[in-house]
Amino acid sequence: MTKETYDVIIVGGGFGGIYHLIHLRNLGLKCKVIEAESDLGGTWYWNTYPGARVDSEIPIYEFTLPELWKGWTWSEKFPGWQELQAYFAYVDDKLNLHKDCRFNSRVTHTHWDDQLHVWHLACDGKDGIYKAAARHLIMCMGFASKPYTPKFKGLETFQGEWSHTARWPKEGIKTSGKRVGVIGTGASGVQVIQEIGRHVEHLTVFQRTPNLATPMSQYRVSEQVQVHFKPVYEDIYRKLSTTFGSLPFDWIPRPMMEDSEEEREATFQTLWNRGGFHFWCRLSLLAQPPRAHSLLVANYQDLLRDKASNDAAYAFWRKKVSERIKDPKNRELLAPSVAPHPFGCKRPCQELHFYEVFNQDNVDLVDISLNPILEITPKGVKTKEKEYELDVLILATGFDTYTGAFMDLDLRGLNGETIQDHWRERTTTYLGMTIDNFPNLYFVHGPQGPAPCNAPTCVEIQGSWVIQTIEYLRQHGITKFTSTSHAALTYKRHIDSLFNATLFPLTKSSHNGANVSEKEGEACNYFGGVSVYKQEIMEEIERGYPGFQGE
Ligand code: N01
Repeated sequence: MTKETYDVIIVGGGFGGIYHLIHLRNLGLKCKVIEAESDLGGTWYWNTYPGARVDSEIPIYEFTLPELWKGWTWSEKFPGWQELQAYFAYVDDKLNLHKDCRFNSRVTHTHWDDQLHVWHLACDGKDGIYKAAARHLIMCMGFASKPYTPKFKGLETFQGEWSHTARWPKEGIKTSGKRVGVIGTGASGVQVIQEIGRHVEHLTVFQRTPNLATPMSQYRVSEQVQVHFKPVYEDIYRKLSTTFGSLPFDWIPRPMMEDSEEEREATFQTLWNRGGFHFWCRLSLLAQPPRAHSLLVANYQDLLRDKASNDAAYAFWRKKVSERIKDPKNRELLAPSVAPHPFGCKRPCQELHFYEVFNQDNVDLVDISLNPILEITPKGVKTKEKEYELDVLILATGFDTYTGAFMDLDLRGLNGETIQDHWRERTTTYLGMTIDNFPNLYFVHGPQGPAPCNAPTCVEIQGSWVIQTIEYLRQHGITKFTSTSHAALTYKRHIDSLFNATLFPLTKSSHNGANVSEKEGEACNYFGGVSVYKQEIMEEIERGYPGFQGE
């Protein structure tokens, strides 16, 4: 078999893969995207469970290339998965991406060749084994591409239909008129519960930790309104990389406790009314007149750092949500008197009518923190207290985030060192984009990158750095470029100190790997804010790449 050779191979056909393909191709480089599935979309190829939608309002969650945004409009403020898939088809069509993609090919092996300074890849797929080589390798696998299915005893014995939300069958699963169980109440769980709650015969929700969800304030947006706002899109896009959370607005620039209780209450109420992520750290775009967005701010700057401020926000959230839940037992489970974790430190989800679902007679809420699941039986789910009979079981149990997709690969760097060995003690990266001992390898929206940061924005900030770096190497005739272990350890200490200065370590979440029970808890993200992160990575370029060795 002849091996195809490229300047750059990009693994993954979601936002990250597409961004790199567009820009590297424009530089005249020979590139190939290798995608395991049969189409582009990444996250949005698989996440097609009932109710799946993006929770960043338009036009944030899209590419900022004018040739793309100028010709595209959405139908809702928070578009659903069908529209996201249509968007990917539009981007593909507009830029003719398909010709540079290989689908149905899952990369299994990727080994560094220190003689030739190339990566050798082997992929498995529908069309058999495919082999290729490339000087540069860009991993665009997304932070949440590997679903996490807890090792429930007896899952394989279940006689009904079951699926993980992130592997929802293309033909769908009939839930109407059925007895359905949902395990997990993260963003996926909340979305599926509020969607199917209306038409199932009976719904049993197995909750381990309550989700401190905020109102989404969804509405339809006409094409006319979007055309009206297009003149400010470039201002909005420029703003995204200048704020903490990659949004066109930022914190209220003072500690919460500087305001009186009445002032705080009034501010919370304003943010609450706007819906979306505003109560957390975001403000509305389209609800505001053009250009007013630059004057807006979101919640107080110390929300995620100061316990007293965080407690005040939680108390407000609890008051608002409790008003919507009729049953006192459910009320205490969904909005407990003692906060389950600091508000906002487990990614708050946005809901439409999630809390009202629990007022329906056909819905049961089971607290599996006190009454754990013992096993899945042929008939349903058995907890310590009883067995729940089900026709359909939905696992909304999340992902093996950040490092999970890497750990499935036979990825070998210098001296044949595997990624599993390299990350055995701790995860080390440099700048959340390169790995010491793995030359010419880059990744985006992965471990130790900035959070919170929307995928498209994160991909554009990091991708721009990767592309500038590849161009720099080409211009300087450097064929092997590796971040040093000293730089990686310094970066790790840096992200640990940023993380420890927040309330995030007090929460078991994907931000410290604690969402997957088999994983050690460690800071998985850069918490200095997107704007500072961008400055730091650009300084690396300006200072001539002090954290790297080239030859
Ligand atoms: O996953 P999660 P997700 N037994 O990890 C529970 C993005 N996203 O798919 O909290 C019982 O948040 C677990 O319980 P606990 C978004 O970035 C975005 O919902 O660990 N339960 C939790 O309730 C998000 O952050 C959108 O106690 C178990 C749930 O499963 C990321 O994807 C929509 C369990 C997992 O929640 C992941 O969200 C959807 C066990 N053994 C997703 N193990 C948008 O709207 C886990 N759980 C853009």
